Amino acid sequence: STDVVCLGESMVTFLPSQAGRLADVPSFERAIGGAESNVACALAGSGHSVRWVSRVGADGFGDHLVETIAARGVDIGFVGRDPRRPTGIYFRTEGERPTTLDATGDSGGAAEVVYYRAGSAASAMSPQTVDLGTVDDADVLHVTGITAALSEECLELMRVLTGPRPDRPLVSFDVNYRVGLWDRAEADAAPGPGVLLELARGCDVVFAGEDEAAAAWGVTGGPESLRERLPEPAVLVVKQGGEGATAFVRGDEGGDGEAADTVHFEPALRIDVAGAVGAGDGFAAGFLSATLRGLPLAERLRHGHLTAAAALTVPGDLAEPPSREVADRLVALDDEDWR
Ligand code: KDG
Repeated sequence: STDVVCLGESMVTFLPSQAGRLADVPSFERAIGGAESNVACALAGSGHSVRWVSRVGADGFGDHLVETIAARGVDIGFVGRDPRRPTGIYFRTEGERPTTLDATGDSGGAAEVVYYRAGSAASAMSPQTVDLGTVDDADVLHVTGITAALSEECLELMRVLTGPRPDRPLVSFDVNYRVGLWDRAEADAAPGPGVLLELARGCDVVFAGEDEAAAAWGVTGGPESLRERLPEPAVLVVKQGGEGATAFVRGDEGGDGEAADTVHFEPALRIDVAGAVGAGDGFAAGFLSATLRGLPLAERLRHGHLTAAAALTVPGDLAEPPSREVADRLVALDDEDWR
């Protein structure tokens, strides 16, 4: 069987040739994006057998996604092609950087993310269109909260994937709260991001950013408060931006029925950011890779930080992760050399 199955929508991404408003960007460079396939590619790069399960259109953008992800060593044999629905795409901008002449201290306009994915092939993923056999045939199934926001069918699929069933693999869930996907016109009727908390409760390993926990659920007050709201997953990793990450791992139940957590904080690496997108996916991939290899908690977190750092060094989502040998050597650094 496969080490990891990653399920989710990928899109052709258009990266701007220059900073500024979307309205002003004259041209874009094609790349690919998709949180779950980013994790799949990074895991394949670290030597794991990985399958990406998704749906794309029967169009050139679908071909490009499948070919690019396959070229990274990921099994794309279970990616469905939909002749009636297109492959999703999206455009990104970069905030304008202040120049020395205009050093107002203002960091410029915020980056925009504009999706063209409503009605996409992947948004038709459902318990009917995705074969559970191809998803559960792994040690780990990795999914994210993005899928829950795509359509009612996708949310239904997420409920099945994160719900109880016989022979379920370890289910890993990255909250990945994307404001633009939940801020929909029909949001009154549709479930809000609170549903992500519900889904997370059913999973074994959960990754959440402190910032997204605050934005999606109003949970503030540090990693401990998030753990209080989310005690169910055996492993909860709270990412604290450039600072580091705190992991909570539930211990064995003691005689009194109380299961105490092991808690560990590990600082992130300090590096120059070329592009922040994809860092969370790198983190999840590094952490999961080290988990599959049975490494201790501190090393799992460091592998997460390292793979995230690799993603931060490129403007697009997909970085070449360090080889397993190099990563292991870096992870073994003394505390004072690590940061
Ligand atoms: O984690 C990176 C993703 O957010 C990006 O590739 C695009 O999948 C994407 C999304 O839905 O935002």
